[in-house]
Amino acid sequence: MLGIVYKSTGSWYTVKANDGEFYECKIKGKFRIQGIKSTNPIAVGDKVNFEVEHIGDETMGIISEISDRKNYIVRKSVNLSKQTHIIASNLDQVFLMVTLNNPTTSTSFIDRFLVTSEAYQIPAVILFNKIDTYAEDELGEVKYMAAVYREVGYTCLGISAKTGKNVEEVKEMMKGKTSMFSGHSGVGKSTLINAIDKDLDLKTAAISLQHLQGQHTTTFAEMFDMDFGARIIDTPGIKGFGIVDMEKSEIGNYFPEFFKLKNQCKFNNCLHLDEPKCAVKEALDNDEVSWSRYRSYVQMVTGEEENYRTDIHSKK
Ligand SMILES: Nc1nc2c(ncn2[C@@H]2O[C@H](COP(=O)(O)OP(=O)(O)OP(=O)(O)O)[C@@H](O)[C@H]2O)c(=O)[nH]1
Ligand SMILES: [Mg+2]
Ligand SMILES: [Zn+2]
Repeated sequence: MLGIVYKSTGSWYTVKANDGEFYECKIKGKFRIQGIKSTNPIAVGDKVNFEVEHIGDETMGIISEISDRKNYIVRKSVNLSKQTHIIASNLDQVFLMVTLNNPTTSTSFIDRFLVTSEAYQIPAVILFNKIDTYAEDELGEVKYMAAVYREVGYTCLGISAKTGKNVEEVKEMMKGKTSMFSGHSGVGKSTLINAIDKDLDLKTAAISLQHLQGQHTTTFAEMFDMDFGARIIDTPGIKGFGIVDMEKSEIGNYFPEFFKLKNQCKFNNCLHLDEPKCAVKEALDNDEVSWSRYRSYVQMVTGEEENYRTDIHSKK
């Protein structure tokens, strides 16, 4: 039978078959996908082939095959830095949820996320959540950030999963698509999904007041069908976002505003660092490119990978 993986706990996979039924499945033997060293061979969104087995009263599916992925979002595994973890696959778009200070989302985290989505050509939308909680100066900061990313070409929206502000607009963007929700723990991913679909009652939890960080309430990625013709994937909060398998020379291609300028640089292999007559640095001097974007870029190219987790919390 053919189906799509809706949930994966690492050892069990919930698969929705083409007949609409859900099956609990396991993987047949050792399963390796060519070319990807990942801790999870199968992820939410994967299209799989499976056989149904009956053992006593129990029905169980055995996954024997996985179709080629249209795309996927990976992050580096927290412990084994060489390995990657596939968060979800076959996506039409990703929503990155951002909060200013409850918890803090740094621009370098946002930029790493966007580079990954650009690399896999998955459109990204930035949702600035919890706008009901911000004071005037904080709202100003959110608007400034949104303006920076809009200028680059990303759709940005201020929302409140709590009051429902602009949630209809999010639904509108989701119609007919499979969307993944991502962001730090505690930014409100599950709360937003509950607001979008009143029948769902996903677990949510207040962020710790002491650390202003989420509690990692959602522990596995899971996909849900919406009655307005959309699929939504809730994911566990991610701390850092190590970029995977990228050449230095490639990273600039995933900053759309740098990529546009690239052929005006003197050297066609310009890394936009110390090279003379670099169009990106000229644009930076003229305030046509954002400093925070450029700083993130330099961090990625010079390989300040090890610090990407700590810098999230050192700001502010
Ligand atoms: N004031 C306010 N609080 C919100 C909003 N959205 C979410 N929250 C609160 O933020 C806390 C965290 O929300 P969750 O939905 O659990 O966050 P999450 O992103 O799913 O977190 P993880 O599952 O840990 O990754 C909860 O107490 C929510 O009630 C919002 O728009 N405004
Ligand atoms: Mg959650
Ligand atoms: Zn350059």
